[in-house]
Amino acid sequence: MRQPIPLRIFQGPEADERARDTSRPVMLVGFQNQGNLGLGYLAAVLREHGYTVRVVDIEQPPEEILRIAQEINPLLIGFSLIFQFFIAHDAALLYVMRANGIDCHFTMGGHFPSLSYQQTLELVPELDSVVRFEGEMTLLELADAISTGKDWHDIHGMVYRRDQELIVTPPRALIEDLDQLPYPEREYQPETVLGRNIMPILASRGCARTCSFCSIHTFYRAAPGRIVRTRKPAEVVREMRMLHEERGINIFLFQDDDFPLFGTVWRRWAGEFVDELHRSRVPEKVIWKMNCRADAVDRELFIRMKEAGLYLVYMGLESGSEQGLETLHKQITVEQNLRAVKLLKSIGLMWEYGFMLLDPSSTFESVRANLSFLRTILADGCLPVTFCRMLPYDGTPIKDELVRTGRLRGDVCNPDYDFLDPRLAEFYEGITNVLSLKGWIHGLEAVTVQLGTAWHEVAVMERLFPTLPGMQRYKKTLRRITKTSNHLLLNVVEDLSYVYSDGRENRWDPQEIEESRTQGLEHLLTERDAFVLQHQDVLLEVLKRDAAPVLIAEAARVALSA
Ligand code: B12
Ligand code: SF4
Repeated sequence: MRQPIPLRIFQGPEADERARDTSRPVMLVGFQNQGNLGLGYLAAVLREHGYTVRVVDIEQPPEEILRIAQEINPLLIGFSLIFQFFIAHDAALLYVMRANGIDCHFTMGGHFPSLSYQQTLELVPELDSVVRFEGEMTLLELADAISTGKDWHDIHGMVYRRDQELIVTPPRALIEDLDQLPYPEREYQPETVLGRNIMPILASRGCARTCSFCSIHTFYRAAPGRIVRTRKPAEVVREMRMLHEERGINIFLFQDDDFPLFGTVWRRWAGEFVDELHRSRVPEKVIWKMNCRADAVDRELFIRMKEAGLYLVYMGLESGSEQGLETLHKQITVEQNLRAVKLLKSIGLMWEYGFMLLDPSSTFESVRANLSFLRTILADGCLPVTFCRMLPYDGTPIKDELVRTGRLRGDVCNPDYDFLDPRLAEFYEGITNVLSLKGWIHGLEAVTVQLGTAWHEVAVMERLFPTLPGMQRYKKTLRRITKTSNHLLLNVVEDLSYVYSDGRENRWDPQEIEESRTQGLEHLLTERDAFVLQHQDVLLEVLKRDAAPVLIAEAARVALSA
């Protein structure tokens, strides 16, 4: 592998002066469900420089994606790979496209292609190149070069094949000032909760922490430049306000890896953000969710943020055992996790959590510590049980460690590992067989997902609708259903842990569990539908009233463009 001599480093104004031919569109293909901000930013930068951009959802049938490419004859197609397990899907799609005569430049970006570019180019031979790290400036430069017939091979931030060699050009620095980027394109219908529109948004990029199972910090550290960059609070609020006024968005999901809260500088940032929200009067109309670590939860700040519209806090708690937290390099204690949950409950903020029942250091004792932790935090039935098993993604320190110790198994699409105690693999398979995890935890129809949705609706009703009579009773019922479901789920998993560790007899019949599951789900849906139906008129009336400014804005736009 050869590193070419570094050429010039991209500077903003150069992009404005560079020659380009924008007569052919650029096509971008990626996972669009819930809105893809990466593709949105890429499209916005290209459009700002005159290109027509067609963003296509990769979950559409391949023949439809092919049809679009044939119809628009793009200058280049950029594929976004945000989940590494999608690579086989991408490979098949690119094969079909090439086989059907699409001969423009194919490039790909995202975490996995950036960090595992060699594998990406091997697994997807139809690719002409990979764009590494933040792709806005590299993609623009690539489009400019291709459109004017210039050589693109010296563009920074790329990898490509030359004969049998891989050429890795010098990495492109991370974007220093995120506010210089245009707002991301969002040409899709927003998701909704009870008729309220939702949009993803970013206040920052990067993460300063170093959890061993996460590739985000590796991604941002491997590129030159400042790892964490925050936008100006006023700019973030301006974008929220614009989306509220023009698109009727009431719910914002901050997709920041770690929302800026921790330490003096970011705490100040969060304070300014709150002040800015109040100044703009946005909190009267919108609510927002963000992701943070448990050690960032602070009473005073979170109360202020709640008053400024914060309605949901997602925390990656990940483990309830000290050993698990250490293996995952969370740099946090079980006590801190518990404290954060307690604090959020006392403030009355809804929260969600990520949790890994199993990780490479797991023992039956740590599994039981995890179950006991879940019992503690969910004892009041405030939320359903959820958990997964840690997966060793590319670019993570834990994957490197598993390689080093010869325990890595599986492949790119299904990464896996050997437990230290092989009985744990049987245990996990046992849970899957007895419980049918798809019905309980994973997938849209799962109990946990349905319960989570019902609780989310409650949080939205409480914040974006007038007080509904009977809400306390409904919450009590939800809590009872959640408690029953959690109790069963945790008991089964705990009992099975003894079946596999101590050879105890299994007392659970999958059929009976399945019956309890469907009954619980039925009960939940009946209660939920009854409550929503009972208040339908009020909900609809409020939605109609709030939609008015948007309709007026739309009418004005139509009138102006006529
Ligand atoms: C939002 C989000 C989601 C949304 C996706 C919405 C969407 N359509 O994009 C939802 C909630 C659906 C989701 C689900 C999941 N997610 Co998720 N998600 C994220 C999150 C937090 C933010 C993504 C984002 O908006 N980033 C901001 C943009 C600006 O950055 P970006 O996407 O990296 O794009 C930039 C560059 O990568 C590059 N680039 C990207 N694409 C392209 C393409 C081209 C052509 C070019 C030139 C450049 C380029 O340029 C972009 C602009 O600078 C990321 C973490 C992260 N930081 O990326 C995890 C992340 C992508 N998710 C992850 C995972 C594991 C999941 C789940 C599997 C979780 C689960 N257990 O269920 C599911 C999978 C869903 C499924 N299909 O089954 C992992 C993926 C790990 C991996 N290596 O595969 C991540 C990285 C989180 C993590 N800590 O590890 N997720
Ligand atoms: S898991 Fe979250 S806090 Fe940890 S490194 Fe990844 S993004 Fe940062």
